[in-house]
Amino acid sequence: MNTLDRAVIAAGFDVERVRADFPVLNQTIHGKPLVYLDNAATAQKPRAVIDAIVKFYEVDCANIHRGVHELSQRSTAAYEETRAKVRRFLNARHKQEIIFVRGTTEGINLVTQTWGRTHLKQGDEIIIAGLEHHSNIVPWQFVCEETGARLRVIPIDERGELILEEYEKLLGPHTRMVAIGHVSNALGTINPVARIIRMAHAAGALTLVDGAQAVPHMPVDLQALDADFYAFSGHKLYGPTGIGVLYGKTELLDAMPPYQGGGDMIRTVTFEKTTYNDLPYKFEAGTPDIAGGIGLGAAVDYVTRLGIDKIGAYEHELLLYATEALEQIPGLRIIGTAREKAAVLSFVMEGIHPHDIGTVLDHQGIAVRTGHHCAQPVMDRYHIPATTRASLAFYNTAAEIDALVAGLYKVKEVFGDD
Ligand code: C6P
Repeated sequence: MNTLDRAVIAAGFDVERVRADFPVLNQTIHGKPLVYLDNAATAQKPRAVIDAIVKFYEVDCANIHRGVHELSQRSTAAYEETRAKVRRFLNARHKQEIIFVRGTTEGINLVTQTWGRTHLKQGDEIIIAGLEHHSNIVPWQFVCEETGARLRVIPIDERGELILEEYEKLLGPHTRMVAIGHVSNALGTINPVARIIRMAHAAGALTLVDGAQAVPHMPVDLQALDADFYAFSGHKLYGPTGIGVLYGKTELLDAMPPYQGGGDMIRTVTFEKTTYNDLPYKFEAGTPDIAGGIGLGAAVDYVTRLGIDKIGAYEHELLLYATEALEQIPGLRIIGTAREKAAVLSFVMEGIHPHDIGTVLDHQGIAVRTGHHCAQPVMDRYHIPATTRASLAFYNTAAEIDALVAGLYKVKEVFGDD
């Protein structure tokens, strides 16, 4: 039995049938079949998501929470149904703990600007990790500058795993928040977040998890994890861009001031005083991305139908296949070899700049990302300016990995190192 067969069996679904759900995959680029391996940047959208958005604009379009008329009732119901679906999908305790935001970036900024500005003061400490995406670094730097709090960083080892002994040393009476990526977008490392959260809580600190690269690829149970805040983006979960979720525990969200002022987030307004709406609306000022929210609901349905466990199992098989294949290429070095890894392959090739690799691959119809992946400190850690990154999804196949490998041999040919 070859690896592809093993992968299909592990997943219990037919990849070719799944691929047919994604119209964008069925095209050629520079005369070659598209091989889309940039899923960590954004994932492609199944027909069910596209149809849900089209239906909203063609049949139900109205603003939400504002009208007694039929269209407004329908669009409100569909939008709010997504909140219920996300709650179920991630096993949050209450629907009101699901706050719609633009994406992971806005979710983290919401916490830093509301919880952070209210609670942090001179001498307090925030712990993050050496493999964070910029969106879990820069917002904390803003609030540190404003309040006098200090950022501490858990180092990573050569494999790209967090050094937990160092984390233990950083935790102390000044730690107020541990904000950690669930899965590294640059390396694929799956962090032991449950353990990290337990340790933070034992030290009396709160926790925030950046789940951007986790939610699309593995089961996430918010109650079991016990994270205080958890953020993810819809567009990486096969949903639309412009919509994402910040989860927060009710008691924390209740005690936080609003993020933005405007319509929908108020209960009463006079020129003298404004009172705020209940959760989650207190944090949702203005007309939201209604179509995006409805599309996200369709994406959650789609992923639930396939089964997030099956998705994870299949992607893991693909990762093993791809890792083995890339390791055979002379001069190629994989950056990020954690024992627990999501299906992300970052690599460098001796003497060839990642942008050149990306360009040659693009001419073979293969889409990868090259650069620092919005994780410059990770590149610094490995003393490299950039990597080439192939990030996989459940609709990728072993044949596409073979195409990537052939493309990389083409790169070596073009840049003539043998
Ligand atoms: N990473 C990538 O190519 P937004 O842009 O808000 O949807 O997600 C930000 C973000 C936060 N955390 C992690 C771990 C991420 O991977 C990302 C987005 C993309 O890796 C685009 S930079």
